[in-house]
Amino acid sequence: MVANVSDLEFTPKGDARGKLIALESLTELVPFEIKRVYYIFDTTPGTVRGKHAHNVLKQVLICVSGACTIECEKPDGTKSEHRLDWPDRGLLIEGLVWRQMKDFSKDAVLLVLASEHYDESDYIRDYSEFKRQTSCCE
Ligand code: T46
Repeated sequence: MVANVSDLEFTPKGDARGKLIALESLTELVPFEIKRVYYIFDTTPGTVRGKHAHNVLKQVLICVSGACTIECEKPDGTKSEHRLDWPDRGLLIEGLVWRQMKDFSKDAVLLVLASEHYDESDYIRDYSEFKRQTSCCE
């Protein structure tokens, strides 16, 4: 699978009452069927989470409250940093991408839409194993 990291911008349905964002499976912004939703909150200050890659999983990450930073590394070694600090922004991660999440604000709630059910065997949690598997791509 091709590795991809894309910043997303959602268009809120705004009116005098406030804003609403609706996301659906198999659309330009969520190009997979959503099989699982989870969220990360009440993160201990200074914590760095993630530090893994997935073989198959595709995800859209949205910080629906507060802010956090997602660091990504693609198989060709390209690194990128994405600050998610507003609910109308998201990050699509597909394929073999090393990722870690850091700099969580106290009120951060990181919502993740995922293409697969939870499967520990899809994780690569060892960075040297990620580099070994992607050594052909650099
Ligand atoms: C990812 C980043 C963005 C479950 O039982 N079910 C689940 O759906 C998930 C996601 C986790 N877990 C269990 C497994 C661990 O015992 O919850 C515990 C914490 O999971 P983990 O250490 O993998 O959490 P993060 O924040 O490092 O990573 C998570 C996702 O696992 C991962 O897919 O890309 O968020």
